[in-house]
Amino acid sequence: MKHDAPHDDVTGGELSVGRPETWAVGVPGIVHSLEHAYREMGVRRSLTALLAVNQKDGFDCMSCAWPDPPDRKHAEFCENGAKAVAWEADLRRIPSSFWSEHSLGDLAGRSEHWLGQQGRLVEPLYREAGSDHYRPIGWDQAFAVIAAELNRLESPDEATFYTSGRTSNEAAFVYQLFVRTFGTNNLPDCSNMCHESTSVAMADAIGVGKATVTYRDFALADLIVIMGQNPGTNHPRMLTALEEAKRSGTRIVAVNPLPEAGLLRFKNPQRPRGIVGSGTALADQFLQIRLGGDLALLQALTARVLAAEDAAPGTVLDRAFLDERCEGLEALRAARSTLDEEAVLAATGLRREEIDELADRYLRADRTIICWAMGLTQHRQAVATIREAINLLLLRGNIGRPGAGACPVRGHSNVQGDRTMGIWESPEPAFLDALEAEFGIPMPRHDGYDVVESVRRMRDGDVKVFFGLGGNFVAAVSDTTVAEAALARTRLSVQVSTKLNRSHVIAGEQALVLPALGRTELDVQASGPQFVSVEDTVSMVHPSAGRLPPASPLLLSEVAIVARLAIATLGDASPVDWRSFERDYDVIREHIARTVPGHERYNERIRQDGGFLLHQGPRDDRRFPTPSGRAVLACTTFEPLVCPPGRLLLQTVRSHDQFNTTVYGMDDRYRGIRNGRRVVFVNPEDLEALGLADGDVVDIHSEWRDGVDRVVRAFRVVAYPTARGCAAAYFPEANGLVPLDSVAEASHTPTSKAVVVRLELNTP
Ligand SMILES: Nc1nc2c(c(=O)[nH]1)N[C@H]1C(S)=C(S)[C@@H](COP(=O)(O)OP(=O)(O)OC[C@H]3O[C@@H](n4cnc5c(=O)[nH]c(N)nc54)[C@H](O)[C@@H]3O)O[C@H]1N2
Ligand SMILES: Nc1nc2c(c(=O)[nH]1)N[C@H]1C(S)=C(S)[C@@H](COP(=O)(O)OP(=O)(O)OC[C@H]3O[C@@H](n4cnc5c(=O)[nH]c(N)nc54)[C@H](O)[C@@H]3O)O[C@H]1N2
Ligand SMILES: [Mo]
Repeated sequence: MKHDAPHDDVTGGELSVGRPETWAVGVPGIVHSLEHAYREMGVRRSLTALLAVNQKDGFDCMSCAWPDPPDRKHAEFCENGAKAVAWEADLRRIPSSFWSEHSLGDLAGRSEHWLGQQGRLVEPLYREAGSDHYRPIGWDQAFAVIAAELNRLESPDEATFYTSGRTSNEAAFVYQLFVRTFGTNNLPDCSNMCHESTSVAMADAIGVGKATVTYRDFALADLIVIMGQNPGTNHPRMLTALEEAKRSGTRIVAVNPLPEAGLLRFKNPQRPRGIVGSGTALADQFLQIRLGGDLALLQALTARVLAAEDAAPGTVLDRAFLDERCEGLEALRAARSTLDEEAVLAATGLRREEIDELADRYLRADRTIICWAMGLTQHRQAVATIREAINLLLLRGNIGRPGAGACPVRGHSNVQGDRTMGIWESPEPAFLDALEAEFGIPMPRHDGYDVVESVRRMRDGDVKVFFGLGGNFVAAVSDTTVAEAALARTRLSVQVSTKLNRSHVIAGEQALVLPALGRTELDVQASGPQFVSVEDTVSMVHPSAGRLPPASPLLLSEVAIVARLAIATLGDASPVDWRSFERDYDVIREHIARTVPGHERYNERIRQDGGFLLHQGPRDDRRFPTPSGRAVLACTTFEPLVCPPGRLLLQTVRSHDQFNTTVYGMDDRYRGIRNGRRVVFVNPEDLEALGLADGDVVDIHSEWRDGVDRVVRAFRVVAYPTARGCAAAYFPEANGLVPLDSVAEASHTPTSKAVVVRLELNTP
């Protein structure tokens, strides 16, 4: 059999495919989470760690950005949160001898799961130019290596500084300050691959790129539409909020090419009946949409709303709100009067009656929330799709009212806070002004590189230093072969991390891996124990403090790493007192309070009753900070995805046993997969039409306008009830199929949910 990549080599067992589950969570969820926890952390440590998750005096769970309910339970974590905690609080340590035993070549041949299973990183590591090994090195030497490389660059723009969304507000603020003081806005982050389309679309539409709801709104809604999201696996605690809403009469509609377990039924492990009963049926309607069909669906809904208003003027639209607070209605009306219904049906794969039913539900609901995640954001027309969702909400005044609003559900636990703190390649001039006033340092004014642009620049040799504050850059980004070659071409790559991953073993000419404290660990500095803070997907800012003893006395916090790097690079001439940041994180929060809007009296408010809610114009006062001061209805145009005969549209998704590129285990329980990840899910009728069968082993080739043959090999075909013409495989194994230049319009997010592919039998 032909292979292309390091393989699942954990179990030695055979991949097996069973029936997908129709419901999520319940007893198996609890048992699975404790199994993972006990195996990796031991029993006592597991309890210390897990009982602190999402508690007011504990740490923020790193597994997603879903908010904590106002009245917290003792166990406020989910199965996948427990896996994330166990993975970090691992008792295993990578011994120094490991680095002489394993060359980089050897490590590059290992799977992501194997790398993560070696235990925690406990000392700084250095790969000298020309060597095929990392070796332990002191912190001061490590910072000296980075400073020397940064300071010999011809321009600060020859370095790029990535952030993964687990970084705290405090570390993020210090990091962006260092990067900008150094002289560049090259601050790509995981958001560029994630909800960037949301941020762009919402900022243009309502002036704020964030959710316009809070936790309490869920129970007040009449209708919740969940588009392109798999909460059963990726935001399991959201199911509790949905179940509560359901009990108070809310209708729930799921729009998804896959019949995801958690969307259909839910067994609440916090409720006795949830453990034994058949659970709560969640979705009242399931629209099995074709990949990329959402813009057409949303336009069809907008058209129906406008037609209903024409039929009964004054009864459907929120006229007062539209007149006083919005603009663009007449243009939208004109655009939607000519909608091509046949094109909508072809693009969505839905029946007309299904769309009518959803339109009818929307018209009957006084208060509607639309939720979405990667199924909307990772498409070429993602920004337009989200604009149309906002159009639909605005037409009936569903923004800035209780029980109604837009709810992008963010992924990484602090990806939203990082952006608030200035991790952004195209910062607002007002924010740069505030930094200049606060620190007396000129800030770079030209835009920096986002993720995709950073890869291009490394590939072309323009960017010579890569610095990653967390994350797994080469595994997360598209076009794996190109991305790996690009990183390997740098003069220096630096990765700050808790555990070993792919981006450490695909190293630059020189490379450093710097071990950091994780969320679960005590962070004690000169002024005493520290806490950090994070912002969740509904703009609640709250503290997070670890409890476990650090994995090694050599670990530094991310704040300390960045502060020391700044001192090493900028020298003593820098007007910023970087040392004071490491000594006492209150000092950082004082600066944040003066430079980041909404964080006034930060140190005081973060200590009150679990944190505070950031004020927001659209949500709180129906004020829209757009250039015109009004919310903007957009005239979107839909361009159908073309999929030639004999081809499928492939999306890349997460399994139940992973966190992004981190692979906890080889099962995807809800989809019936055990012991393997190299699978491709295809509708049985498509399989028949293609002359393939369940169990066949295929190579997946992607087809794009540049004519390059991108291929991943040896995937087992699984007959699965996905929408016709669509297929799914796991991220990151299938990332090599997504062309680097295939990105969303305006947000540049890789189109990870729509790749045209051809399946060919794998021949030995
Ligand atoms: N346990 C766990 N939790 C996580 C993560 C994790 O990896 N593991 N990752 C975190 C991160 S960073 C993020 S961003 C979130 C991701 O959360 P999700 O967005 O739920 O993650 P995906 O697995 O990418 O799932 C995308 C969903 O959208 C559907 N979909 C795909 N394309 C389309 C489309 O064209 N239209 C519609 N309507 N639906 C579509 C897919 O079938 C799937 O159900 O989860 C966060 N939480
Ligand atoms: N094809 C495809 N590609 C995708 C996606 C997709 O759906 N399909 N999703 C995209 C999305 S939504 C996202 S958010 C990105 C994710 O991109 P990233 O954020 O870069 O990837 P992660 O896998 O979340 O990063 C995990 C790594 O973070 C490090 N880490 C964990 N905890 C800590 C910590 O406390 N401190 C530090 N310093 N490091 C830590 C560990 O080394 C771990 O290996 O991937 C994107 N890529
Ligand atoms: Mo994400």
